[in-house]
Amino acid sequence: MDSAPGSEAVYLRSSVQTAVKLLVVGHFAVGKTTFVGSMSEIRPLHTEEVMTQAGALVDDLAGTKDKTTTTVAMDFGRLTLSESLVLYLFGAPGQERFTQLWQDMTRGALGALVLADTRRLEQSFGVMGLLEEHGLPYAVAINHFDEAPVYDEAEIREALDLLPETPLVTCDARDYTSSATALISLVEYLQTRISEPHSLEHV
Ligand SMILES: Nc1nc2c(ncn2[C@@H]2O[C@H](COP(=O)(O)OP(=O)(O)OP(=O)(O)O)[C@@H](O)[C@H]2O)c(=O)[nH]1
Ligand SMILES: [Mg+2]
Repeated sequence: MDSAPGSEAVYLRSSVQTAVKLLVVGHFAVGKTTFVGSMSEIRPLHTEEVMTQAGALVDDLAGTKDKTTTTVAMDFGRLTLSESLVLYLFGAPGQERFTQLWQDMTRGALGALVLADTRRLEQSFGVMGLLEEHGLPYAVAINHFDEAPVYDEAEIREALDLLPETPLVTCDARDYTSSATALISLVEYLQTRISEPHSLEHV
C-alpha cells in the first residue's frame, strides 16, 4: 500500500479506476478528526475551531479534558487502498445541529464507519439513526480510550442493537494500522453488499 505514513502520495495514481466516498461519523469527541488524520495520505482538511463556553452547554465534555478544539464542518482525507481503488474519507460531525450538513455529506457516499466510545455508547444512536434514514450501510469501530471500559463483543452488539451482519471492530484512531483494519472491515462489508442484488439500491 502506498499510503503508509510518511509517504508523499499527493497525486492520485493514474491506475486508479474507482473512487469511493466513505463517511467517518460518530458523536462529539469520539475521534473522527484523529481517525481521518491517521488515515489520510494527503494532508487532511480539518475545520477545527477552539471550543467556547457556549459549546459546553450543548456538547458533553465529560472525559475530554485535553480537548480544546472541535470540528465545525467536516474532515477530509484520501487513502489509496490498491492500484485501482481510492477512498475519500469525509468526517461528519454527529451533533444534532449538523443534521443539515448530512444531506450534502451523504450524497454519493457508499457507506460509513461509525466510531463509538464504550463510555458513552448510547450517544451513537443518533448517528446510526441518521445513517439508517439515509439508507447508508455502516460498520462500527469502538475507538478505544485508555479509561474506557472493555466489553465483550456480544455485550456491545446488544447495547448498540446491531444487526448480526454489521461489522464490529475495535481500533485506536491514533494508529494507522489499527484504523486501516477498521476501514477495511467496512470496505469488505460493502463489497459483500454490492454482490447481493437486493442491496444494489444503496450503492
Ligand atoms: N486515548 C485515545 N485518545 C484518542 C483516540 N482517538 C482520539 N483521541 C483523543 O480524543 C480527543 C478527541 O478526538 P477528536 O479526533 O478531536 O474527536 P472528534 O470526534 O473529531 O471530535 P469533534 O469533531 O469535536 O466531535 C483528542 O484529544 C484525541 O487526541 C484514541 O483512540 N485513544
Ligand atoms: Mg473532529
